[in-house]
Amino acid sequence: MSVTTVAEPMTDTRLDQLSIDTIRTLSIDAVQQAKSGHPGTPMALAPLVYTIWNRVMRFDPENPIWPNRDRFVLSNGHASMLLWSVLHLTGTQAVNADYERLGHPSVSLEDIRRFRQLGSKAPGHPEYHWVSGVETTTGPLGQGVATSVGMAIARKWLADRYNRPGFPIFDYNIYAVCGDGCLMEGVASEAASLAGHLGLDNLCWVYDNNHITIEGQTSLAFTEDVAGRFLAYGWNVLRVGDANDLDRIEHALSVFRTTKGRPTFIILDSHIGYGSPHKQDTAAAHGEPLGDEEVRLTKRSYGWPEGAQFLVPDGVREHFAAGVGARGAAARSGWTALFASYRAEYPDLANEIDRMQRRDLPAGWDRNLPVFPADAKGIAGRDASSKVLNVLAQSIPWFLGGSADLAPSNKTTLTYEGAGSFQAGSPGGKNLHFGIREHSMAAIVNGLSLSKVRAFGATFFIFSDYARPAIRLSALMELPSIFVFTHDAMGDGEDGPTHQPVEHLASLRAIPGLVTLRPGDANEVVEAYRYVMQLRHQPAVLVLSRQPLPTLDRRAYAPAAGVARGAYVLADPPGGNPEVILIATGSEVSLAVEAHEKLLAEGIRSRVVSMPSWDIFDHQPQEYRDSVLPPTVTARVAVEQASTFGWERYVGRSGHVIGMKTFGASAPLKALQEKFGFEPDRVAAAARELLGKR
Ligand SMILES: Cc1ncc(C[n+]2csc(CCOP(=O)(O)OP(=O)(O)O)c2C)c(N)n1
Ligand SMILES: [Mg+2]
Repeated sequence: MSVTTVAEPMTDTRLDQLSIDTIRTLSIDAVQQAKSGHPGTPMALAPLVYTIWNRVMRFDPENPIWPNRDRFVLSNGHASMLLWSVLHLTGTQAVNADYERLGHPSVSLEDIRRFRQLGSKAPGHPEYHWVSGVETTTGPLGQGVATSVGMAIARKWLADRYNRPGFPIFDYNIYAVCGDGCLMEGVASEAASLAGHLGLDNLCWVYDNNHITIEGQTSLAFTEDVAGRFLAYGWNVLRVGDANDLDRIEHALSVFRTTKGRPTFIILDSHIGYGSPHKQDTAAAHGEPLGDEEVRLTKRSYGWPEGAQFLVPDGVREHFAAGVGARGAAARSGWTALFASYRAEYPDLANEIDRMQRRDLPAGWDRNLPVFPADAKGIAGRDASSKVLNVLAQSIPWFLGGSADLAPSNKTTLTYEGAGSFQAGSPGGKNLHFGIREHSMAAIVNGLSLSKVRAFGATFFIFSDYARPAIRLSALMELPSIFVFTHDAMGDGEDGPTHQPVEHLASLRAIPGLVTLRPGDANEVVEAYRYVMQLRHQPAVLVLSRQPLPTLDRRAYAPAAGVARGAYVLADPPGGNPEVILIATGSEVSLAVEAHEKLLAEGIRSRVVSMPSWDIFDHQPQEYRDSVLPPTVTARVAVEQASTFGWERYVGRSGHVIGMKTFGASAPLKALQEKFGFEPDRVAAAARELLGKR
């Protein structure tokens, strides 16, 4: 049978099947050509993805960033060929980082031919920011579904703030597809638990229940009652027993759309490698090409021309255009008209939406940021942060966030009148309560950021480890997520080494694109936030102290605005021209200043450099960097209550680093500072030694 020449008129049913088999065979051919990838799950889930996209989703391929589109998340990112096929067949258009349409398709057939090759818009896994139409980067299992919870929270919040009677500006749904792997991952369980608690009825997860993972049958390691688990979380649980039954899939999706007060979980029984005579239902279909002979046999079983490759039969693109294309275009143009009348009636709200979509900030957003007067006793980083957060959340309506059950310690609660708490019954609240779920918190913050609200998540710095995979993805996705981490070092002394970060700064500094800032006093905290809020395509981590830090007298020392350059000269000997440089971050800045004053009194020409962010500093012009750290001044001491790892790059071969080479200990802070050498005398002694002036 030939699928290209059609003897009889195509019925919709035949076009459905042709479209599904096109997704299947494109996936098979791309994996075969690349000699790598995952064919089996696209073969099984093509009918599901086809149904969601062509029968249900409100998505306009002409404008994949239309704000009220339904979101599709492929959490089992290894099945990326599903997404590349459907983005191609729908003719989804490309947009750039500034949200401009580029006038060419997001994924071309040539990209699919070059699946997994350098520069192809069909990479190994779905990558947000690389391919238009991808709503979030997936591949690390569990991340996609966890992120989808953030998208659902954002939609609830947006609807509460912006919808008005007769103006459902935000009423989209979020569809996420996941497999056994996603459901085994803890991050998905955390997120599902929170989604159930919040009753997110705009969220639908479809679980590919194929009983197969890489090592073989799920009976090896995954035998729980998944349906019972989701019922216990408070989800509505549905089951579709045949992944090839489009009508039942469509019906389940329509039950989702009418279910109120809880999220929906659809268990879809499928056969990995569907249609492959020798590989269906085996782990062999998961992660390797089928092989030439099996490809032919599989195509034969679909009634597909055995020799054809990358074939898109006549009528398939048109069928998508008549389905998702027409529905999406109508929905978007209806929405555009609605938004025009909304703008006439609610110009301020419409303006907010415009700005938010562009990741701009409201005029005067930083006008009320505090300035802290000099104060030897000072204020803790977390307390300064609290004041700043409360100002920002009032001046930026779409700025919100919360903590993983540590808000009273992180000081991240938004306390002003009307800030409110985000719950099922109060979706306009700006205080999010993530519960003790750091990993999903970070993924949810990413989901919020992807939805264009500005969001932060908070916990102790030590537990950033629990959130790290999602923080890494925020950097990979170039999202302006904000992570507020307090209790930055040994400040909570008595809690001991389980609570004292050591290697965390080094580890986060190693993530490309992530801005890590450890401000040294209250005014540096303000400037750190001022910098971070203006980021549009970079995530940031703020590392803040638990204990008070002296507020430096900025008339005597340089202005805190230097934070925006990553590092700056805070103090110099009279007339400049230093012979030794003390470099410090966070709580060690005031320590370095004390050491500096001692050295000056002895006639040693020392300079203090406050270096809240390596990353920002490293991006400054060479000239600036050399002005802060003159290459000729090789006597350099760095001091930081963290792993010494990496500081060699600033102190050089002849410099000295005072930092941590072991874990901390349980004791009052003072005792720890003494034990580990974080005292002005020790810093001054190191400087003297470098200068040979012992
Ligand atoms: C966090 C994480 N751990 C491990 C992997 C490697 N990995 C990719 S797919 C997969 C098996 C997934 O099984 P399942 O979700 O059932 O997918 P299926 O084979 O059924 O498509 C594994 C272990 C990963 N991508 N992410
Ligand atoms: Mg599986």
